[in-house]
Amino acid sequence: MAFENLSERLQNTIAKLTGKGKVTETDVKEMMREVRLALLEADVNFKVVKDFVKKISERAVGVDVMKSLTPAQQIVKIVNEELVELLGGNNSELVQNNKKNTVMMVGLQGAGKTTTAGKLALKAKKTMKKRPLLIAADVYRPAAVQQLQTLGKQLDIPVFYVDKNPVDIVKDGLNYAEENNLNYIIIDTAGRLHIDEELMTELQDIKAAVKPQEILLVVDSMIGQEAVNIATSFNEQLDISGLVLTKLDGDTRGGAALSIKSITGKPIKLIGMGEKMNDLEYFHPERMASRILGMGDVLTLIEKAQASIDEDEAKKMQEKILTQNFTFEDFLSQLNQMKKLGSIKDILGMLPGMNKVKGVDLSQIDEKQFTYIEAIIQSMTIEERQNPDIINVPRRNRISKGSGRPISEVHKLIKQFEEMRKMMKQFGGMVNNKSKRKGIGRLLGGKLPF
Ligand SMILES: Nc1nc2c(ncn2[C@@H]2O[C@H](COP(=O)(O)OP(=O)(O)OP(=O)(O)O)[C@@H](O)[C@H]2O)c(=O)[nH]1
Ligand SMILES: [Mg+2]
Repeated sequence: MAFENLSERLQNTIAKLTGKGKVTETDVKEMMREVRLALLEADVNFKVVKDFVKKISERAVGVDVMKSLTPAQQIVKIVNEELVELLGGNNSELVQNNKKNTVMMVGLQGAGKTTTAGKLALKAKKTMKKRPLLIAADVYRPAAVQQLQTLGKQLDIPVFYVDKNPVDIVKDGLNYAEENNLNYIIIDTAGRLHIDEELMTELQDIKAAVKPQEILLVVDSMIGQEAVNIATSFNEQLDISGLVLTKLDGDTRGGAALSIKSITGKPIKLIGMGEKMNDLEYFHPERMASRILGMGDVLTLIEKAQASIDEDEAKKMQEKILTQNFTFEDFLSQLNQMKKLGSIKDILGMLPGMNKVKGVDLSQIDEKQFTYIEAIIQSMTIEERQNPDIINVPRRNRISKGSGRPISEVHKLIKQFEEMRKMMKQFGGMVNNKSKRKGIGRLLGGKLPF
């Protein structure tokens, strides 16, 4: 996970301070020294660190803070506020109110332009309710066009390409969008190893031809300090509208995220959190700050759940539960929905204080549990999945062999499943037969208002 070291160091520093009843100016100085080191180690730009620490120190030793009843908490609050500010302050939304929006992706080779173009197109379709078009304007790298076409096919989103130069491709693409009533146009451009004039001229020409609402610079967050130089150059030449930081799911130290806004003045708008098409999130400075300071990130989790879980599927499932027809097959499909949210570790990591709860060691969580359950269900026949009552001992033995899991695990899964079904039945009975007060309603002595 990104920011791991920084996060740990800052949290330790904070814990040290909040453990004290009284806070002296020396304590604040000591804390600031540690904050400074933590940030430098996270590869945050030197100048940025200096300003950041100065601001916090000035505010922290202010009379109001030191004389307050809870100076330590006040200081934590200040650190949080300044961290939010450093990350960009307010959320920076993508422009999406125009009748037609055009977004240009720019950046160095391998930064994640094409992947992000696909992810953004999916977001446009699913959450912004737009009709996206992807334009393939990278004519240099072999297979670049094909890469975008494959993504388009996978997402069921049209991809435009003609065998011309990039500026003409884009012009034709805009006409195509007009003719086909597509209103969210994303242009994937070519990358280079280094910033060179030829590339910049081409991008400027495309910009002039399109007049895009957004020019998003895609930056690989793993490259650290260098990200700041790249962002500065692209911004000077193209006047970008914002940044996308990719690969924040890796173990990047996070310096780029913390330096870019102060140096370029341009906000981070989106972050790439993985290789899958769902792994693109809006950047929320406040949430990122609380993630770094260990205050968790419940909001992101909720948003992610809403985006990944298919609404129709959820409705169907609800119906099944209510009509008491829930089978192992439904269970399997629910597991798959869960998996779309990410690994269990990632999900738990977003919950506040999870890393501080005694006895919970996130590194010990066995992601394989999902796979085991899946293997067991997949070793059942269709009939068994739909009608679990028929799974007798010989069948259980066969399933155990087929899935390579011990028989005890098969027993356990079936037992848990039966219990789950029992609960669902009660719940279903309660909702379906309001007048009879069955199920949970009856269990509770009919006290529910149904
Ligand atoms: N883990 C992770 N990998 C990513 C992310 N974004 C992109 N990648 C991977 O980074 C690699 C490069 O991505 P591309 O989208 O092809 O990069 P590009 O900027 O289009 O590269 P060029 O077209 O060569 O300039 C691919 O393997 C992607 O799967 C991310 O957020 N997380
Ligand atoms: Mg590309």
